[in-house]
Amino acid sequence: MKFDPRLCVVIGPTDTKGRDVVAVALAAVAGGATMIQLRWKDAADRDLEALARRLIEALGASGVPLIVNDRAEVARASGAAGVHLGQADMAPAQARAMLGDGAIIGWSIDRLELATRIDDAVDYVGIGPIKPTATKSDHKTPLGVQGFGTIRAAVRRPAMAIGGVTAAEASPLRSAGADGLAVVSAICGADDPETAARGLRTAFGR
Ligand code: TZP
Ligand code: MG
Repeated sequence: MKFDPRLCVVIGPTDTKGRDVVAVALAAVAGGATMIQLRWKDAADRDLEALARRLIEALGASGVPLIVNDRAEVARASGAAGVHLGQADMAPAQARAMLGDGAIIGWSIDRLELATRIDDAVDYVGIGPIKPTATKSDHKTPLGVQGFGTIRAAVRRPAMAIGGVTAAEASPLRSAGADGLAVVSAICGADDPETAARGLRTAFGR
């Protein structure tokens, strides 16, 4: 499936400062977000599926795809456009078998070695963290923009930079080869998520 990797908002109920996830996601889309990834680590499957369904319904007219973090079963059950997998999750090939050719499958990588082990099933990669971030407690040593660029150069897929990304890193990351940015707090934690999304797109320059 075709997708636009320029600005992915990674979002869940613990990221939005008490605001409705759907409302924050729609504001981000109004500001230029091109993908939404629902990431809700400790949800029961049924709650994750219900929220995924609400987001898909709300995003409908915009054409922005909803990707579910970690759980391909929930992606399938909710009718989401795809799944984003990490190193501790199901293998991308297994998700492809479950979700079919039309699904969008993302894969997180945090070191160069993994860039040489990307399965054909993977449509895009998330590379990070770029900087330290409180949003992911178990993250590895930050790569920095230069470390991102080294890994990105070894990957023949669209690549998004994730982890501690703000508008200040947007232009350097683009120069380092990023096709897009993936952010949680820079949008979900902003007082005005629409303006924050617009600022990231403008700073990224595409
Ligand atoms: N994966 C690597 S870093 C990260 C994820 C999900 C968290 C990114 O959050 P933030 O708030 O944009 O730093
Ligand atoms: Mg995961």
